[in-house]
Amino acid sequence: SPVEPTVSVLLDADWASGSLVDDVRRGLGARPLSLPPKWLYDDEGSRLFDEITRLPEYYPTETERAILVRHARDVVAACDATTVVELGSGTSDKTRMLLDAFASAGRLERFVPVDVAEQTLREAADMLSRRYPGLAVQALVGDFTLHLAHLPARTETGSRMVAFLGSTIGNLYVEERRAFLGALADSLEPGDWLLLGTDLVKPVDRLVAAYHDASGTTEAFVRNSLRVLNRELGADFDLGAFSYVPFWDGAMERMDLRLRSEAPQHVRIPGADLELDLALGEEIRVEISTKFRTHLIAEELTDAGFGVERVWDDGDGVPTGDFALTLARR
Ligand code: AVJ
Repeated sequence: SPVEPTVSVLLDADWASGSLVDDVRRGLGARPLSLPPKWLYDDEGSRLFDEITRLPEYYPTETERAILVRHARDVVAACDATTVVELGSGTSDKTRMLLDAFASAGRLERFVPVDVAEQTLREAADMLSRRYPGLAVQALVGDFTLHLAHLPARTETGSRMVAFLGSTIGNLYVEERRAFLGALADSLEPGDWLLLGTDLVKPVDRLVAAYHDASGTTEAFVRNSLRVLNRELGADFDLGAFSYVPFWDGAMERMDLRLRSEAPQHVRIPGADLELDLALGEEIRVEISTKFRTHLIAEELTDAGFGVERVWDDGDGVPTGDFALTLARR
């Protein structure tokens, strides 16, 4: 019979009383203006992101899924984990490939999905408990850059594998990424594992198309960040006064997703005790999405205290795939 999932809430359910305020003060209180991407994932944002993953232009999700379909058994064979932790788990849709492979090997004891989107997480936890009877699902509503100390300890029966899929690591800035990987290594014990999904550098036209899709779904997703501030902090952003500006930053090898003010405007954000004067043409960066090169991933993981064990990609031996999955050992 299914074991009931547990859900621990580490993040204030009332965003306006929690770290959203600090983040908005930091990001919109100084130039250049920016917003941290985690606040994109309210219910509407989570729904829009789910829609993005099914767009014809947005190749990362299906590419990573194909790598998992092909290599989930190899991942399981290459490690000795019995606990799977998933950071930024969302719907945990692709993760089922991995969980299926662990279950077939008789090594699936505990699954710990971690996400800021509480409702999405609760639904995923229920779905997974029903799908894998006997699996202990221990969900954490939290921010993976803040709450790593809350991951459950390893058990006597096996190590932990942290799955960080979807190239979510690409949404962190270089310094944040270094700090995150270091903190993750510190929170794990020698013999624990990291399975990291990373989108790879590729021709610019495909990258731009993936973030500037014909249906406008990505634009709606990015714009929703301002709607979150209007609702949660009583801000008065005029969504119609912004245009969507996604571009490839070749020097940093990342997509840079911005909203540009098409008029001078004065914005009040009472919940953050902030007033903002936007000049004509001034931009707010809402998200970056860094693209990687496999040798640099290995370097960063090594610097953080991981040892790379295996790399799988969709390039079939040709080192020019679209997406890579790296298994590293702490
Ligand atoms: C959260 C990393 C999966 O950066 O590609 C998709 C978020 N933003 N389209 C990405 C996103 C706009 C996405 N990930």
